Amino acid sequence: MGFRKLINSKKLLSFFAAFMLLGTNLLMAQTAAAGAAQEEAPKVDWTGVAYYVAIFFLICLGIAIVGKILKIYDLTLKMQGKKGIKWNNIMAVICIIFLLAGLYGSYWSFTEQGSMTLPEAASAHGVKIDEMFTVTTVLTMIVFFVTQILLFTFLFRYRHSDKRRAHFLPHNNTIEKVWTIAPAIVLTILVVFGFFTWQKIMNSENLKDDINIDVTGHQFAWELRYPGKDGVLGPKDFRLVTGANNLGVNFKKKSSFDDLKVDTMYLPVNKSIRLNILAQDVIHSVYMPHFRVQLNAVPGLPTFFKFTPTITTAQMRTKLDDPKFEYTLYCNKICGGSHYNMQKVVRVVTEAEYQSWLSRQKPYLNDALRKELHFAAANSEQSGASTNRIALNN
Ligand SMILES: [Cu+2]
Repeated sequence: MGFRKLINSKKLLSFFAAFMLLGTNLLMAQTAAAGAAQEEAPKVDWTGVAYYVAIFFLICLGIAIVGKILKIYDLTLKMQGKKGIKWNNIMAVICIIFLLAGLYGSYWSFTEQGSMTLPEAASAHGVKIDEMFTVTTVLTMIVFFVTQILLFTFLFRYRHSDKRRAHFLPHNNTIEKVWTIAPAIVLTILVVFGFFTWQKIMNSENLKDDINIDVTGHQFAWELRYPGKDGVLGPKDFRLVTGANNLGVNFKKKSSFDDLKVDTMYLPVNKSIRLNILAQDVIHSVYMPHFRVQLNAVPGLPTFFKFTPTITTAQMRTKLDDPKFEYTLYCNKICGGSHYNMQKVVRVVTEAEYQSWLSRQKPYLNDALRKELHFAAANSEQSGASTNRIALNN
């Protein structure tokens, strides 16, 4: 479309008029709001998505207008028998500007987001995961910087020139081999490295002194159950779930009697912890970033994850110089409206502190549950605990 046609286009004119009108309205609304702000200070939300979309289109429109003006200037030069604008040179310079802006952007991103990284891993396997991430990041960053610098520098250096002829390269087996084999080798190393790390982490061996903890997710909380003195968690059955017995623990089994219901997850340092991960309604995800632990909690599919915490909460507080620091267990799946509520404080403590905390925890089998299950001798179950004195209501 010629420039004359463009400025005579009725559609474009009406669009421009509507745009101006809308812009004026917005400005006037802003002025009015600013006037009111002096009295009541109401907040005008300017920075919605539409605002940025409008800014984007405005910039595009600006670039298009500058382009059109340059094109007309170019045509005028040519009509006068002059050489016209050297577009190749302009594009080459833009490429270099783009490269410099991109490199600065990467540097900015590293310094800005780099400072948000997590503190050192607080679990034995976390150190290996961090090593894997570092190696992968360093390798990919080398490739990123080298390719970007070469790409844009070549675009600048070998831009079109009347004095130089382009070399046509229809096919070259050596180049094909190099760019196929080199990435294949690097990727194989990364995948094999990751595979071995994963194998070490997902060590499913059941150790005798593993501390078994049940972590059950439901909308919107985590329920924690610890084994009592016998070190064994009682079995569960979804058919036994009631208001008081919300995990469905089977109290026909003796091992369930001493199970504990806890609010904060306490972990003894340097001990192997086995988290039994369960979900009751939708998919949740156990996420403990400081221990580099994350595993989905899927309804009907019990999973588990074993790890060894290596730094106590007190030590981490000193390291970070933050007396309020706490390890946290989050849900890492957006599982519903109050998903953000699924947080638990995790405290890593010494063995002695752990034992003293454990002795102060309340049993899962509380008074309400005893009543619901019609325990015949509600007060003496601890001494006898014989199964024939218990009648279940299911
Ligand atoms: Cu959740």
